[in-house]
Amino acid sequence: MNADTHVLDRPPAGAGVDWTIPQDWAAYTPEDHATWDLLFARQAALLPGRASESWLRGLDVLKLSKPGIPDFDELSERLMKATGWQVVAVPGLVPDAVFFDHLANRRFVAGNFIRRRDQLDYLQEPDVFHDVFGHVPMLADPVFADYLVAYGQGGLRALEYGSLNRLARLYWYTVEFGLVEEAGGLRIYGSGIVSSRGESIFALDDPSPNRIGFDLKRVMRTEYRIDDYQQSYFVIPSFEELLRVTVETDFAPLYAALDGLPDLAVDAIVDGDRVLTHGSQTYAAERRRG
Ligand code: HBI
Ligand code: FE
Repeated sequence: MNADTHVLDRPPAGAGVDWTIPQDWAAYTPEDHATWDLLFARQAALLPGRASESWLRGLDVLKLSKPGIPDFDELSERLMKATGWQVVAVPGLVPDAVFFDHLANRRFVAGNFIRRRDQLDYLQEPDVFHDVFGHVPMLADPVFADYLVAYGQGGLRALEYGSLNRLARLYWYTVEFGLVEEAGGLRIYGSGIVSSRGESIFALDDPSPNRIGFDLKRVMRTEYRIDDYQQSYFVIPSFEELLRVTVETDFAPLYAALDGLPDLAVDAIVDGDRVLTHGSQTYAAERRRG
């Protein structure tokens, strides 16, 4: 999430130097749990046949269908057995260096608060539904779990090179809004899509957005929007391939090469793209007209 205005410059009172806080599971109200159950029921009905096999398996392995907001300790115990990851609570967005350090050490930071009833379909800060329902199932996949570790390590290096915006785009177009080609067809693995009712349909079925084969350099040049559905989605062939390019690429020369190239607009199609859908961009055009 790139809502930089929400990032505080030091841990709030009660948080550790790593910005973690107790989840305080006992403090959730019956209404909080009911909000989770409502969001869960809506998405669980929609996602079979749409979400990646890996995400669906994660939901099952981690027993996320148990009613109510998950207890992070219980969840971490299951996740630890699967891939060595843990879920830790934070009050909201944390600084990039803190975020990357957690990922590099197999700790996924999750907001401990849940959205209000008037925010069911959109909120800016990552809450427990987005973070746990959206992200955590993928962490039960050993290959994806390793990818996120590699990403965290790459993030710490990108901060040194001053190339954070490039690497943030990689996160955005994979972890948050990625699609994958599976035997049955295109599937969703991005957390921003699986945690959104509207985008779970739009990303796969709508003729508006571009769907383009994933290419690391291409993605790192591409702008993104945080205020509405994406205008382009990038499609990976497999999680193995995503992990492989991330681990095998030497990022320093890549960043240097990118510095000489212009950024690409959210709806661009360029030479060399493997175009699965050349989007009509009708949705975005209609939203602009209001
Ligand atoms: N903090 N809690 C939280 N969640 C995020 O996804 C997050 C963050 N801080 C920084 C950050 N993401 C970015 O660095 C990534 O989007 C690249
Ligand atoms: Fe997220």
